[in-house]
Amino acid sequence: MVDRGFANVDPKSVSPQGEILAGFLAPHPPHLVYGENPPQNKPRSKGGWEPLRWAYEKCREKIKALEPDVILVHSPHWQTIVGHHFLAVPQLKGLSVDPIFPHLFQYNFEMNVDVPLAEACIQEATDLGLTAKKMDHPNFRVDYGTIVSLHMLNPDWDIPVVGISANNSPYYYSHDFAQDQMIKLGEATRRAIEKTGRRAIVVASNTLSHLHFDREPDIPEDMSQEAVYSFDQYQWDMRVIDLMRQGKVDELMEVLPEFMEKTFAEVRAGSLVWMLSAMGFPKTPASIHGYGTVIGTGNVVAEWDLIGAKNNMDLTTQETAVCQK
Ligand code: 2X7
Ligand code: FE2
Repeated sequence: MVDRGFANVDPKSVSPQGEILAGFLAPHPPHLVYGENPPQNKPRSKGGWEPLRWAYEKCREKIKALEPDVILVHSPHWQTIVGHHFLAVPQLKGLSVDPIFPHLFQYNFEMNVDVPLAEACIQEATDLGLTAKKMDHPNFRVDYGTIVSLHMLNPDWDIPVVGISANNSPYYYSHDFAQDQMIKLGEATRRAIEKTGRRAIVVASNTLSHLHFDREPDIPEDMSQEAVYSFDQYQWDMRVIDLMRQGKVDELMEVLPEFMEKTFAEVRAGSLVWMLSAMGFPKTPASIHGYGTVIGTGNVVAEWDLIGAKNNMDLTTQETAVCQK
């Protein structure tokens, strides 16, 4: 049982209405689930990528403490060509296999979807002029990006989810057009959360720098073989992370196009911009729970604790929480 550290405080009394409680940048290399050896994943490992996995453990505690109604995740590996799609089947179950790393990720997923919230997001997105659609096929196979981020943040799978696709526009259109779409999608998501009264967590399933090695060691989890792809890529990651740590969201938005171009950063798929927009481009400094590479790519687990910033408290810190009473 996780020590929630705020036994005397009901988190719902701190945040009773529909709003975004926190946002997480939650990268999805399948290696992280492989390293954990959960019962849902068939391949077995001897561990690996611990600093990133430990970073996720800290997020799990925070999420349990917040008792959110729903977790929304935007994933680059659910690519849609026409519009933005939302998972809208009450219960989804099946086997998800990573097409590039099937020897690492064959995961039996089972999740409850918050369909009314998904429908509200579609309505709000449509009202803002976006093309938005329901994914209501009962046997839809959920992508590994969605699953890895959600599993790492909440391996108990006891919180309903809304999965959001990545419209492929960044790869067809200009940066400005594509990211403008994500800003609108974030805005629509926030409005839907508020109108449906959900206490929500938003999750951007993105790696940072994305140039990577194309040879795998014999033992994938042999960490003596894991390194950042290049010093240049590392410096870019640090520059972007530093802006997050300082809460310099405007500078972050300014630097993203060059970052995407120079490091092929996966944030190009729009998940991070969608999340920042949904959160109202917060000046709250992000907590960096951990940074690590996976086949050379840069990955950071970061948290924007909006509800903590609003109430000037940390729900996992008993002393502060008790003071609030
Ligand atoms: O999807 C990914 C990724 N973004 C980064 C690293 C390794 C594998 O898969
Ligand atoms: Fe990816």
